[in-house]
Amino acid sequence: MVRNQFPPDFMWGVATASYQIEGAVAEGGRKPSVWDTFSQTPGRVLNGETGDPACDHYHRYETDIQLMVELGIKHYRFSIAWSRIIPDGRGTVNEAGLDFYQRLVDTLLKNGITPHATLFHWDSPQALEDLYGSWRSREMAQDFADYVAVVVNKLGDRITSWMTINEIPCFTHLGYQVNALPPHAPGTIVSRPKEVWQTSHHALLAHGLGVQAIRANSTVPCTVSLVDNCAVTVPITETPENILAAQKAFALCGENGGIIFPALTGSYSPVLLELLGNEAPDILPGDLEIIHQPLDQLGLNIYSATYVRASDNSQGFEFLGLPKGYPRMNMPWLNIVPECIYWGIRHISETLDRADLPILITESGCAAEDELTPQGEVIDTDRIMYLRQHFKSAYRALVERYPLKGYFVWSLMDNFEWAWGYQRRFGLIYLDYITQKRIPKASFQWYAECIRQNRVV
Ligand code: GCO
Repeated sequence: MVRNQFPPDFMWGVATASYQIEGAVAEGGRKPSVWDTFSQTPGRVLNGETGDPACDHYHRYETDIQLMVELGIKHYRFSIAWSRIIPDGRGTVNEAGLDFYQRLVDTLLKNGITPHATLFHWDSPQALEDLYGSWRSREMAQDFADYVAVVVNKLGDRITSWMTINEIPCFTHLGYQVNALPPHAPGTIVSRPKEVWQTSHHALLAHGLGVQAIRANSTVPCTVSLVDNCAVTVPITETPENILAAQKAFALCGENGGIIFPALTGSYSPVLLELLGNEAPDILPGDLEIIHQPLDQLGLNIYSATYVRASDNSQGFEFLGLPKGYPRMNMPWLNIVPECIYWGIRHISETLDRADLPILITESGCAAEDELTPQGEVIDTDRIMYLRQHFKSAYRALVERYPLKGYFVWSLMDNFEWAWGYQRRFGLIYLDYITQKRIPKASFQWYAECIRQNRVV
C-alpha cells in the first residue's frame, strides 16, 4: 500500500475570497462594501491599504485559472461579492456583476475545475450598514436570502457546490465589540455582549434562510454547506481523560457553542447560554428551526488549535498556554498545531455527534515571510513543512474513517489579508503587487506533486 495515499475521489483545491483578490472595486456596477469603508478609514488597516487593486483578479481571472490548471486542482473555492450582484444590498440587480461570475464559473468548468461558491465572505453592501447597521438588524437575514436567490437563479444550473457564509464569528464577534475598536468591518462599537451575540444570531438566521433559497432556486443536484472556523481543542496527550477534557472545552468555546452548535444541532450549547445569562441573544420562536437546516457537508477553516488537559477544577479541563518559543508561522495566532485538522474533524463527528456529516477542510494554510531569491524564486520550505504536517493530520482522520472529503489550501495566491493589508502572504503563488506578476512558490510545486500522486509527498 502506498503510504499516505488519499481516496481516488478526494477533492484537492484552493480557496480565495472576493474582497481579498478581485480589486475593481468600482467597476462593473459594484458599489462599496463595508470592507471598502473600513479599509479606507484611517488606522483600520496596516499602511492604509485597501482591497483595491488586490490581485486584480477581476481582470486576470483567466490567467489565474490557467495557474490552477498548472497546479492540478480540480476544485476551486471562491466567494461572490454581494455588492456586485445587488449593489444597494436589496432591490435592483446588477447584471454586469452576475455576468462576471458567470464568466468565471464557465471558464472554470471549461478547464475541468469544479466551482465551490461561497455566497458571503464578509464584504456586505455598505448600503445595508447605512440603512440598518448590517448584522445588528434581523432584516439582514432576509436581504441575504433574497441576494442568494438571485445568484442561484442565475448560476444554479452550473454550480453544484454552494457554501452559504464564511466564518460567522469573524464578521460578528470581530466586527462588533463592546467598548473596543473591532479589528474587522463594519467596526461597530456596542455597549453590551448581547448586541454582539445578536449579530451572530442574525447571521445564523441568514445562513438558514440562505440554505432554503439555494434549495428553492438550484436547478441541478447540489451540495449546501456552512463554512465555520470553530475553535479546535487538542488533548496535550491522547489519554481518555484528556480527550474528554478537550471535548468539554470544545463545547464551552463561545464561537463553537454559539455558532456551530445551533447550526448543526438546532440549539445553542446549554453551558454557553448559562454562561451568557442576560447577555444571550433574543431567540424568537422558530429561529432555531430556520437555523438548523439540513446540510450536505460542513466546511471547516482550521489553522491552529489550543492544547487542553484534564483538571479537577469545576469545568474538568484547563486550557494550556504555549511556551514563549513555541513555533508559529507569520501571524501572531498561527501557532503550528498540525493535530488541529484531525481534532477539528473528530470534534464534529464525536463531540457534536455528527458523524453523518461529510467534511471539507475549506481553508488551511499559513503566512510565511516569503522573499524572492536573486533568481526570482520563493523557496518556502516553511510553508511546505506546515502543509505537509497538516495533510498528514488529515490523512489520520481518513485512516480512522472520519468523513473527510476534501482539502482546500488557503490560498491560491497572496492577497489582501484584512487588517494586515498585503503584508502577510498566504499564497502558493507570490504576488508582485506593483507588476501584478504571479510567481509560483516552491510550495505550489510541492502541492502539485501531492495532487499528482494523490498523497503527502
Ligand atoms: C479567514 C478567512 C480568510 C483569511 C485566512 C487567513 O479564515 O480568516 O476566511 O479570509 O484571509 O484565514 O487569515
